Amino acid sequence: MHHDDDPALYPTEFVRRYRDAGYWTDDTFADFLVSVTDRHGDREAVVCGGTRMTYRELLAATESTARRFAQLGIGYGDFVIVQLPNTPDFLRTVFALFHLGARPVFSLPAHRRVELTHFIRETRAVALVTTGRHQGFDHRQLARDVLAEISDGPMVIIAGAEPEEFVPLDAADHQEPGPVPPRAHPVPEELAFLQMSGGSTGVPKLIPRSHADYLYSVRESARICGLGPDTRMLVVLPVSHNFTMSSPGVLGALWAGGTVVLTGDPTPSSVFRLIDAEHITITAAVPPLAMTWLTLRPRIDASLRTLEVLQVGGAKFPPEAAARVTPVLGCRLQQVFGMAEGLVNYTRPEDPEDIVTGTQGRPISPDDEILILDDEGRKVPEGEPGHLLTRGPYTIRRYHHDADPGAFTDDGFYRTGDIVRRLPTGHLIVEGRDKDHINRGGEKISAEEVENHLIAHPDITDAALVAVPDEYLGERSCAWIISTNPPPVSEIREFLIRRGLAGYKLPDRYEFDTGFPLTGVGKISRKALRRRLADTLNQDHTTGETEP
Ligand code: OOB
Repeated sequence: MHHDDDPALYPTEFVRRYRDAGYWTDDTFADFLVSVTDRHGDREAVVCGGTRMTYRELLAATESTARRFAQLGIGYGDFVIVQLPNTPDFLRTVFALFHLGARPVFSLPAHRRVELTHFIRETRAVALVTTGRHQGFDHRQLARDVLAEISDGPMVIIAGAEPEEFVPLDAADHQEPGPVPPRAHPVPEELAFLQMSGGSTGVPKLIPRSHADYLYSVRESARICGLGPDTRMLVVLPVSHNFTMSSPGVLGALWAGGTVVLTGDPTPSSVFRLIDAEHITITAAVPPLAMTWLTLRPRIDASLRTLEVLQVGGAKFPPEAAARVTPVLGCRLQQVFGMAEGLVNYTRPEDPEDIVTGTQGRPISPDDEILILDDEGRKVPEGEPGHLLTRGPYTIRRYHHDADPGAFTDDGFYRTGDIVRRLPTGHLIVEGRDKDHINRGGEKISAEEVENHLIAHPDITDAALVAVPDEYLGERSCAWIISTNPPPVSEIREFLIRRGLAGYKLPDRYEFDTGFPLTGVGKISRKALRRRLADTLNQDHTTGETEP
């Protein structure tokens, strides 16, 4: 079935090319869990707290969840927003939606009103599957706030908590279970789900991924990372993020018949104890998390002897920290440079140490086309830094509803916004970003989005959000505020929270001024702003040293 808003995701000649090369197959996510259960049924699929499920049990839970969703009226082609923490509920929800041919729209637990209302409006989602209290925040209250803002909003389904006025994910016991609804047969090249972008302009953009393209990246990732039935993967990062889901992530581990151990607690003591108790072989972190683990390793009594690989990605991992992974944790490091839009690069197990610590890896596919261009769009000399553009068998050609068409060239290359250089071996080194975008330890913040919220405050004339270098997170955000009557910082924070801004997007620091440095044509000079900020920070530093 073709939906109005679901035109072909790739041009016909490329569909043929990727099929002929064997990258794209007839496999779909509707069959995924059935197919791995056929191969690995009695193996342990998922562990979370006291819960342990085999593939067969996960499949049974998925099928009853599919029946529940069908009874609630969810069907083929429907969009359903999934905002769940790292629990088996996430897996059975997503696989149940795939079973029905419905399309998950992935959201992070950190998303708030701004993101959720955007996702709902962009997809006309029929349902939002969320939870109760999680990390001190009540997602039911968030659902209420969202529904208050949207007329004819989605049905809200609550997993793992008291549903209050909403619909429980599990029907009450007394309800007679009917037959499992038939499994959908989607076309492999069609839309399977929407991922969210790391976000460089405004709220996260929605990324249409097909069964064929995503499964190719999952299978190849699992192969490159050497996953198999003995793999025991600890999932610490949010499960719905593209890294955690597919690089090789939860889907890669399940594809290989391994075991996925889910946790929502990234603290080193909890993580190290889980690695020890569950005989974890692989886990993944963003750089700030990996750095805490490195720092606190000596203080925690746990054996990490089963741990073979620590994957680090999402933001630049400084080479100095990268070099400490093997000595401190006793495992290999794998760097992962990826994006929800597609392209994923890995350092390989056979790569020499300087490549593993000093680069962000090379692409998955021989058909990942890489262009490194200067500001005028000419190829830079080999080894020089430039704008990374890419096209390939698992990189999108457009966003959902054609948002931001400028992010793609006429011949279908995606402009990543990253500045990279390439070694003769094909490995890429990420040098920075070309867009106004702050990478706060892997969480991407759009300067423009936060600025727009700040400017909405009646006492704020203008605002600019800039990155401040930070030892721990890589970057933190500083709001530079222009005002003749500056409101107190606490009031600005309250204002942003009331507007529904996610916590990680709240500025870490505020500076007040009466005017901006401008460029020649009168635009705010972010360069000059960063310089001013650096000066201010230096002064703070000096003050700190001279005053007792
Ligand atoms: C991953 O995906 P997104 O969509 O949240 O963010 C993508 C952006 C990249 O364009 C780049 O700016 C940055 O995140 N990034 C890195 C990096 N990995 C991602 N920058 C430097 N070094 C790295 N290793 O973040 C993502 C998706 C799949 C796998 C891994 C990460």
